[in-house]
Formats: sequence, C-alpha cells, structure tokens
Amino acid sequence: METKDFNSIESKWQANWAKNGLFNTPASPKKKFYLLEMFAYPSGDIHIGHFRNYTIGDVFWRYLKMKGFDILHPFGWDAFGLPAEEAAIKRKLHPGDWTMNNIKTSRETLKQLAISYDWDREVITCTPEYYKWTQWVFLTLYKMGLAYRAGSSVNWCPSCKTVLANEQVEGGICWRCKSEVTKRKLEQWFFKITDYAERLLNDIDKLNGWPENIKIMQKNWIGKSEGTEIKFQIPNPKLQVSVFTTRPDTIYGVTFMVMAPEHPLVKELTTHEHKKEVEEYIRKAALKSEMDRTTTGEKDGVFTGSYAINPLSGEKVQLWVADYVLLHYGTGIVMGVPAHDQRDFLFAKKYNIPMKVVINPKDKSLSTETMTEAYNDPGTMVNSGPFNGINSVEGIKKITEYVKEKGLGKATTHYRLKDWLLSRQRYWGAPIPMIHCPKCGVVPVDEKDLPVLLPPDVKDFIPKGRSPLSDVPSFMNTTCPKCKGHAQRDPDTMDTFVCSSWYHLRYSDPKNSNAPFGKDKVKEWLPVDLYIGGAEHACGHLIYFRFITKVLHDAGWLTFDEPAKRLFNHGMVLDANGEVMSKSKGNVVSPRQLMEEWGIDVSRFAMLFFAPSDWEIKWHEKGLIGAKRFLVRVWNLINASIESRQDGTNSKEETANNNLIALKRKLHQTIKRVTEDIDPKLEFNTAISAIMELVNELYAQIPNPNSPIPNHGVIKEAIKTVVVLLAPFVPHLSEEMWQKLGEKNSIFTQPWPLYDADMLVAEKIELVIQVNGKVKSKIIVSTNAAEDEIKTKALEDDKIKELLDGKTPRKMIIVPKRLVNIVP
Ligand code: ANZ
Ligand code: ZN
Repeated sequence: METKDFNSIESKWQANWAKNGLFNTPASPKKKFYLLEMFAYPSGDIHIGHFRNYTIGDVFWRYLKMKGFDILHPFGWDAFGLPAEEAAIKRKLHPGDWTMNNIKTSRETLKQLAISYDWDREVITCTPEYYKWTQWVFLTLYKMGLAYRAGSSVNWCPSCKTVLANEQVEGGICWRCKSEVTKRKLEQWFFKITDYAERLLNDIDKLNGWPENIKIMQKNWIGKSEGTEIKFQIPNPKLQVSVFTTRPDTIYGVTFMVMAPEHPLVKELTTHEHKKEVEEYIRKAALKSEMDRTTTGEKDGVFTGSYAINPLSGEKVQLWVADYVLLHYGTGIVMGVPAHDQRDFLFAKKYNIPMKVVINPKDKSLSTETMTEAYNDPGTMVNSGPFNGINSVEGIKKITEYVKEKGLGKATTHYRLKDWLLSRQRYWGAPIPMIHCPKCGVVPVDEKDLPVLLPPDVKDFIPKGRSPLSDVPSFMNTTCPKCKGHAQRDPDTMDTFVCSSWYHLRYSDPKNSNAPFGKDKVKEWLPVDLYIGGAEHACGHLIYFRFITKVLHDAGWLTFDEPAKRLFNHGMVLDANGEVMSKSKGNVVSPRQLMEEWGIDVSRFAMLFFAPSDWEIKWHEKGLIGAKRFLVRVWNLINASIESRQDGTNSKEETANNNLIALKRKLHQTIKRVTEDIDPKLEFNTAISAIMELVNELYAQIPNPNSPIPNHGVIKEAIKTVVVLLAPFVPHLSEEMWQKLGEKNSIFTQPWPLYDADMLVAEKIELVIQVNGKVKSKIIVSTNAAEDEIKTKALEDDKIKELLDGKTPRKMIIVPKRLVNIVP
C-alpha cells in the first residue's frame, strides 16, 4: 500500500458519498443530533488546527450516523473582520474578493478532506443574505431597549486605528497587532449584556455538558460581587459620594478615599491649589490601559485637597485621585483601609497617610508601627465603637444592617461584566442599520428596507479613526424613515462577534429569505447537542452566543434559552518540539500537504492517535509512519481472510477451542471500550489502541502469516467488527475493506455494533492446590488470571493458611489452567 493507493481509495469513496448524498441533512429528523464545530475565519487555506477540530467532529458524525441518528452537521464562514481590510490595503485587493477567494480555497480543501458537512447549509456572514439578518438581530435588540448609543472612553488601538472590545485586549495589548492599547472618547453602540448578567451567571449551573474550566472563566468574567454601598459626606464643597466595599466591617479603619481619575466629580472636588497636579495626573492616566492600572504593585495618585467624613466614626479623611480605581466598577470611588487591604497599605505607606487597625487576628494585637503588610483575613473588630469585640464576618452583616437603618447606605451587587461595545470604525463589517436625522434624532431602519448594503465602491480602507463609510456620500445620504427628510446613515459597522452570535440558529434554515429562521426549523434542530471548538473563546464568543440566544428567546423566537448542551474544547496542535505552528517559524504542516504525502486516512489516524482530543498534540512524522504500518497490517488481514473465505462455520471446533473463546471475549470488550471512548469521552486515542489490541489478538490466531486464515465464525465476526469500528477514524479505507468483505452498501448504513455484557466477564475455572504434591484444596479463578493473583488467592485459602501456619512457602509452581503446587 502506497500513498497513491490510499489516494485512489479516497477519491473513489468520496465520489460515492457525493453521489449518494451521504452528508445530506435528513428532512424531518426523528432522532435528531445537532453537531457543530466553530466556523472558520477565512484567512487563507485551512490549517492543521482546523483539521484537528473538524476531524474530531467528523469522527463523531460517522459514529452517530451508524448509531442511527438524524444529524445536522453544517459549516460556514465568519467572513467579516479586520484582516480582510489589512490584506486589501497591503495587496490592493477588495476585502470581499480576498475573503471569497480564501473561502473558495478552504472549502475545496475541506471537501477533499471529506469532512461530513452538508454544504447545502453553508452560511457566509459577509453576504447580504446573511447580514440582512445580523442587522435584524441588531434591530431586535434595539426594539427591546437592549441597544443604545453612548459616548464613552473606549479601548483604542493606535496601530489598527480602531476601537476594541475588552475581550480583544489582552494584558493591555491589541489581540491582533500586539501594540499597546490606549483610551479614546467616541460615540458608540452598545448591547446591554449587563441586563442579562444575573441570568448568564445563574444558568452556568444548567450547563452540565460544559467543561468546568470554561464555566469558571465565565463566572469570573461576569464577576458578581456582593457588597455594601456607603455614603460619605463632603463638607466643602457640600456634596455626597458613595463607595462600594466588600468589607464594610473595616469602615472604622478608613483613613482616606480614592476616586477614579475619570470620575465626573473630580473637577469639583479638586481645590485650586491642587488643580494643576490633578489635571496632569488625569491626562497621563487616560493613556494607560486598564491592565496597567489594575495589576498588582505600587500604585500612585494625587491629593485633591478635599476631605470626606466617615459616616460611622465621624473622622475626617483625605480624598485622593488614583488610577487603580476604575470608573465603571462599583461607584468609581473606594474607601481606603490601609491596615486591611494590601493595595491601600502600599498607597498609604507611599504617601504617609495614617493607618488604623480595626481587625485583630486571634490572640494577637496588631500595631501599625510593626506591620509589614495589610492584614486582610477575618478577626475580631477593634477601634470600631459599638462594634468592638464582634467577629468581622458577623460585622459585615451588622454594619450593613446599621447603615441601612440610618439611611447611610445599602447592600448592593456589582458585576465586572460591562456592556458589549459593538460598533467598529471599519469598512468590512455589517453596517449598523440606524439613521441619524437632524429632526427626529436616531431612527432605526425599517425592517422591510433591510439589508443596508455595504457599498462595494470603496477604495480607501486606511484607518483614520472614523469609518471609511463616512466618506462614501452615496451610502451616507438617505432619507429619514420617520419624517422623510434628509438624513445620514450610521457609518459604523458591527463587531464580527455579532455575526457569530446567532449563526448556530441560521443553520437550521439557512436559505430563508423572509425570516432569520423558521421557528419550526429552529425547534426541530436546536439546541446544539455538541459544540466543538477552541477554549480561547471562553469569554468572548461563548458568552455572546449565550446572550443572544437568551435575547431571542425572550423576543419569542426560541423555546430554549441556552444554545448548546455540550461543549468540547479540542487541544492545540504543536510541532515536534512543542512549539505552536506558525508561518513565520516555518514549522507549519498543512492539511493539503498531508493529504498529498500520506493520504487522508493515514493523516487523521495519526492525529487522532497522538493524544486525547482535548489535549495538545505534538505533531511528528513517527506517528504517521506508525499509523500507516498499522493500517497496512489491517489491510493485509482483510485480504488474507478473503482468500480463505468459505461458507458455514464449524461450531463444534469453536466451542472446544479455548483461544477462540478468549477472542470472542476480547471482541466484545473491544466494542465496549471503543464505544465508550467515542461517546461520551471523545478519547479517540484509547479507542484506537483497543482496536489495535484486537487486531494483535487476531494475528495471534493465524498459525502461519502466509496461509489463509482459519475459517471460524468468531474470527470472521472479529475481522468484520474491526472494519466497522475503524470506520469513524479511517472512513475511506474502511469502506474499501467493507466492500472487499462482500458487502454491498456503505459501511455508514451499517449499525454500530453492540456488545454482549455476558461476554465481557472472564470465564472461571477451578484450580487444584497441592502441598508437596498432595491435593489439599481448590480455588476458583478467571481463565485469564495473572500468576500473582493465583498465588495470592492460593495463600489466602483457609486450609492452606492452616497448613502453612504463617510460614512463607519456599516455592510455588503453577501449571496453567490446572494446579498450584506449594513447597513449604
Ligand atoms: C474597602 C476594603 C477594605 C476593600 C478591605 C477590600 C478590603 P471585588 O471583591 O473584586 O468586588 N473597589 C471597589 N470599587 C472599586 C473600583 N471602582 N476600582 C478599584 N477597586 C474598587 O472587590 C471589591 C473591593 O474592591 C471593594 O472593597 C473596594 O475595596 C475595591 F480590607 O473597600 B474594598
Ligand atoms: Zn427624521
């Protein structure tokens, strides 16, 4: 078997599958399964990471098919987004042409890889047929009061010249171009995802089929924090501010207050004397990224010159401005408790602000003179007026009750999650379907006028900090849907995460031109039964698609409010040295190259055998060589068995033959292992090793490798089963072998084998125990019991124990399947 042989088998069966419409979605599913892999961003040809993701899906599809499921397994393209524009700028191509060309190439590769997609259901997010409905999603949110415009300080990438969502800023760095992100003020569109924070959080507990790590990441991202809001009076100028704290028990220890530099009251609260310094500080803070501001380490700030009054102790404390306080968390003002909060401790040390201990650990009195760090654990409240002596955990409740009673504050909940900023000042995206009218203000486009088409005649994509669409008068000039007067379109386009937030729904009815999808269709197929993709989407896409599913549920379009029952994160593909494959490193293995050099089946088999699907794998040639060797071994076995084919079995001989009984048992054990490793585990590597063991066992039954295989029913059954069990992993080769075995129909119409539970248990036999050659007792062991197990069992026998009287025997001889002789 050479690669060309594999290749010709592959083309033969692909033509057959295409002719018979193997991958078509059944019209009215009875036993439905919606299998979805994250769609692809078309940046060139598909790469090895895609190949892994989609092959995992394909193995599962083929298994489900043989299990008799009616499966929806679609594919599509996340086709809007920045790289298309960058390529357009660099290569002087239109972003649309660049994108569609990449889709063409990638689709061709996926087809050649025979991934079981129903290409009839393909969606491409940059086509008007699709983005019409992305715009509809926007309008739906707008009508529900969930889309709003606000001027805000936004993450700004000075190099991409665009606004970025929080999810696109990693450690203060732009996710794409890796340059430092700064802040800028712009009018932006937001989705009110914070209205759904509580539901998004609570429903995580419904996601039984999701990996724990993703659920934890989402919980942290939503970041629910229960605390207390406490009012502080400022005597001059007479004002009132609130702080948000999770430690109201430390209120008597407050020695200063800090406001976020962007806080609207900063100006008013800064005295003339400190004005210059504060203004300079604010200017610098605006340039810092959120990450820089919040990471641990020494913090700096400036004094405003004003003071606040502690509502409980009546003490006067300094009011500072520092950028470690964020405007959009809590109230944007914090109370500083240096003795019990490390950040405050460092701040107070640096600026010589007084400290005050109000919580003491058990059996110890702290002193600010000797403290080298803040004490932030619970303890006993001291220097806290009427609350002295109370345990601080209890104190949290007591103080909260107290401030509520006195009208000084209340218990509140805050979330870290922020509203979803979705407008982009870029060309290659779905236009926001809103109109700005000088008379009527902001007016939504009529649904019947969708899609708002992206004009093709744009030449200049160079980012300028405003959308390139704002320079296209034919696009911008329109009439107001309300007053019919002259008006302007919104020049911004939508974040691509909006496109991908609802694509899972569109697949149920991808050609519908009257609605985003038919309610009946979506009910027939959704929710997704298994969603496969990378863990890097934990807090971006995977939160957005849960959010939009909930919104469309609330709008009456869906009967469910979670998009996917099960989520599976596949691992990364690394090179042999454990490095991420990348073009610049020159260590990329492309699926196309693999296909040509090894064939598809050998490549997938090697990849699946490297490691469990959720682990990272190190790609190495040895794996391919091994995969090929094994598959050729199976191929030879099939050929030898065909040569020996005779009809009828010899049942008498079969029962008499202990080896054949063992083979039968192994066969059923293998079916059980492979089935469970595929479903639910998706641990294909161990499934494959189980099949390898069975093949070894089969070879052991062949007296002479060159002679025909003995004509026993069990052997025949085992050989057939090997081919069926291999089908999800090496679909083409299995079809060919299946045909060779005389079968007429596709192996994928064959039911998945069931195992016989009775056959799994090893058979028992009786062994005689002798002492010095004389029969003394008997034990029962399974036929395949190991020597150690037999020895232990023999020594544990009551009669033998008595005879040996605690002594260790000098020798034990085992005659397999007959007796154990003990020499004391
Ligand atoms: C006083 C205090 C004393 C605090 C103490 C902590 C310990 P989580 O749990 O993450 O929600 N905080 C409040 N708003 C803030 C803002 N806008 N920017 C930065 N920090 C802010 O954190 C809540 C705590 O973070 C609050 O409780 C507040 O500091 C700080 F011994 O108040 B704490
Ligand atoms: Zn108008």
